[in-house]
Amino acid sequence: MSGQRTFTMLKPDAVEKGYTGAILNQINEAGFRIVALKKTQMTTSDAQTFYAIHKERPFFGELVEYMTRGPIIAAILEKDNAVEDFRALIGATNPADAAEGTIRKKYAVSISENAVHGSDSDENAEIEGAFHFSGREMF
Ligand code: FUP
Repeated sequence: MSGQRTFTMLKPDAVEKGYTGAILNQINEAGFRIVALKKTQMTTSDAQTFYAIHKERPFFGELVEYMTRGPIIAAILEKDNAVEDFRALIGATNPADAAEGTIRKKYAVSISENAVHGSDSDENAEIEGAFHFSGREMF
């Protein structure tokens, strides 16, 4: 039986620093199955669309610039209770508040460059996964 799905991006700072192997390993060891995986780079328009919910926030411009400055690793992950368990695995948005051992605690530098994204609901996981992957790229 297949589990529930979430969507993640290993963000440009994590890719630049060479953390992607270690982060993917931690994700695997936490019991997530990789449904889809790719290295890609978002355009300005992609990032503006992906983060449209934040468009009125003061950090929006900086967020778009950061998310487009280099490649990311995008992935769809499967596990029971995927959205909630993945957010527990990555830790709080601000790495200073993230629990010991979480991905953001280990690899993120700041609230704006926080190494990894995790969907916040089943509905957004579906939308975000479909933003980056076609059905033919999901296994
Ligand atoms: P999260 O769900 O933990 O990824 O956090 P949010 O959806 O609240 O924020 C999305 C992204 O906006 C964060 F990953 C980084 C950026 N952000 C900032 O740059 N500054 C802030 O004060 C809050 C978020």
